[in-house]
Amino acid sequence: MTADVNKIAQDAINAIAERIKNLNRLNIIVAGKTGVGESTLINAVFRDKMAETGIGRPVTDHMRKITKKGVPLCIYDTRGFELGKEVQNDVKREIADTISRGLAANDINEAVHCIWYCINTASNRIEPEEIQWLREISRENELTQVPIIVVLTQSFSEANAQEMRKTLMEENLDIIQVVPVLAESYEIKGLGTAPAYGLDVLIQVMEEALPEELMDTLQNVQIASLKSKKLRAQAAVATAALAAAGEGAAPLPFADCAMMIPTQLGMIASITVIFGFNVSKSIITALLSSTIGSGGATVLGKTVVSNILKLIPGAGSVLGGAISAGTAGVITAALGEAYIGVMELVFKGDMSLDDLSTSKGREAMKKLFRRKLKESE
Ligand SMILES: Nc1nc2c(ncn2[C@@H]2O[C@H](COP(=O)(O)OP(=O)(O)OP(=O)(O)O)[C@@H](O)[C@H]2O)c(=O)[nH]1
Ligand SMILES: [Mg+2]
Repeated sequence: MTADVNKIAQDAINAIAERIKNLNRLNIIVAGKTGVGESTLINAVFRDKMAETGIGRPVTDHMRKITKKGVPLCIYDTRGFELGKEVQNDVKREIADTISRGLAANDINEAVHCIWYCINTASNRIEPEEIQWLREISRENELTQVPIIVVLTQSFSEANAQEMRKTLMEENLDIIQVVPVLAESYEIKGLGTAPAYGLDVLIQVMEEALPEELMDTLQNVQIASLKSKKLRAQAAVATAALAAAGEGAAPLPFADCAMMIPTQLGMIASITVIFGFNVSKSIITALLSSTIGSGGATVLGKTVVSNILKLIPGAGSVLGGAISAGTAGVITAALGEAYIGVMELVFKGDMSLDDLSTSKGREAMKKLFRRKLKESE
């Protein structure tokens, strides 16, 4: 059985599209006084500059819904918090109503999954009315139990932030965490720059608070923690490598190596979803042809496999005409790691998405793939 790169790349693109279509939507309510840095926070945590794309659609008097096509995320942005007790009560009721409506829909895509309440650390104190409000919203939320996270924004003074965090924690509020962040680096005149921090912690807290059905979505939409993306992508690779090893358990004749391909495509789709990039067919073609198959030749055909085997320490003789379970796993793992490696380069801005289908991208993939094979003892 032979399979050409073009067809397999198309299958991969279809698998990716299917996975993206099936992602559940993550719904977050963001509240806090005006100017605390909500928009800056949202744009630093999520891809596609959600908070800049227009004003959103009003859903209640003090709440608008921000969505963007192609991003499985909905942010309910509340307004008018600074306008006094009456409006704060209205906001509280609107939040409770939105939570109830979401629950009534009985659909994970409509449920509110999390509340971020933002307080500006630079303001140096927490208003008693804010603590009171948090207490009241917690009470409203007693049965619904939507996780509430307090985000201390603009925490360029880490000492102040820790002090504030301590004060809040001592209030025994029904909140799951208080997370100090500096969403964007901050220049302090004459003193230099305070680098951004804390957003990765916020992602970690979200990972712990949200159900498994939202984990792919969270990674897909967040841009604040490369580490989180990589961990989830590496788990997908480990699963696929195990599956491929299972498929090769009965020593896989070279000619049947294509059997592993659906497993590998699933893995590529997972990694793509986790990184949230718009990956084209030419990128997948470049990935496949620079690793497990060459241009016009077959993917995982006999020659290719023989060449790969030469690189794997202890893979055994090619003369047997078959690859072992372990080798099938190793090839799959190396393919996955190589793909994660180039996704990381794009994430960090060391390479553009377009670069990936050029010789520069192919070289990088080939190098990563070979390195992983050699490491696989
Ligand atoms: N350097 C730096 N500036 C920040 C940060 N967060 C907020 N700011 C600044 O604080 C100001 C207000 O931030 P926004 O993100 O617009 O605040 P907001 O809460 O969305 O404000 P409204 O939408 O007007 O209620 C802007 O000038 C931001 O540049 C941050 O983490 N770092
Ligand atoms: Mg704003």
